[in-house]
Amino acid sequence: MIGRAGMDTQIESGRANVNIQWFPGHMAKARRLLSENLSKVDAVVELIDARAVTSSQNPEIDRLLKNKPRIIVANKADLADPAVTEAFVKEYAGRGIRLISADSRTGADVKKIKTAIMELMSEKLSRKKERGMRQYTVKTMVAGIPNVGKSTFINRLCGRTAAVTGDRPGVTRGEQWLRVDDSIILLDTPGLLWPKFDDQRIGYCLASVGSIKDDVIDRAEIASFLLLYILDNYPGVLSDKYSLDEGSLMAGGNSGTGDGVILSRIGTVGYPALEAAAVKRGCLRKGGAADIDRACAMVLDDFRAGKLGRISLDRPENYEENGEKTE
Ligand SMILES: Nc1nc2c(ncn2[C@@H]2O[C@H](COP(=O)(O)OP(=O)(O)O)[C@@H](O)[C@H]2O)c(=O)[nH]1
Ligand SMILES: [Mg+2]
Repeated sequence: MIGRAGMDTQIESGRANVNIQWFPGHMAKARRLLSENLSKVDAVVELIDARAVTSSQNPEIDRLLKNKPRIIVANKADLADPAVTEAFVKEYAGRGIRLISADSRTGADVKKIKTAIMELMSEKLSRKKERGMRQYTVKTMVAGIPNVGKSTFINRLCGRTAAVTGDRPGVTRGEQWLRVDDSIILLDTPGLLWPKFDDQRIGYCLASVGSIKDDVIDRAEIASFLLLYILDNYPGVLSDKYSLDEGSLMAGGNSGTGDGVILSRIGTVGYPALEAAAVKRGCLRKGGAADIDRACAMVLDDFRAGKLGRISLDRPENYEENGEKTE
């Protein structure tokens, strides 16, 4: 989607902005564009996907931002498990990082985010005031990996206000800024960051939420990962939605929750679940065999549209069902 905020960056390829292969050259270019833009702003809003709080963070963001003030917005919170989101908010607060959940589909969280930006800048603003500056406009920008909702978020934050251009102090000719409110302006091109590729589970999470192309990882693997994860963490959902026999599927794999075990269980539990879902939902080839391609599309579409309920793929370390951390 290309919103009124325009193209995300020069390297974003047309409409299908998920449609990017991240070669080292692309990363170098994104890094250069980001650092150019960073020099123009006071603060950064890092957008991540609330369903994948850990996986959807850019691996280099801390190094890239240096000491630039930042808030992290966990967008698409309407699709995420609220208890998990809440646990992440607490965990980040414990580390001194402001994580705010948001639903840019409705824009209900805009006020909260404006307030957070002003709080983030409060020291700098009071220093400016002491030095006699009457009003200082906070300059900020949005950054994030593909498909986390950057364009949608910017449109929500800026509403219908006109673009800030032309001859106002602090705004260089040619730069495109959008007015958020009386005190904040926003660079109109979000910084496009590259996703993590360093870990297989992260890859599955990012593919599940649509931040990396569906054909980078085999779709059947992604769908099997999702079904396994839902069986393990949201019991009852798949018996309800796809009439799966969860007990017998779970009995097919070894138990345990470590990352290695999870990966091996994609084959022993996840894939059989995908085949069963295909059969139960009538995704069949001529002759009656399961049509895995159609089942993949069904599972991925259902998950992405929230039809399987509010599901979070990442959890804070030591997360337990009640949302409390264990020692
Ligand atoms: N459910 C939900 N969908 C969202 C939200 N924010 C964005 N989207 C959808 O996510 C998709 C990607 O959004 P877009 O703004 O283009 O992401 P970008 O690639 O980061 O600029 C679009 O289909 C949006 O409608 C949100 O908070 N909730
Ligand atoms: Mg965009």
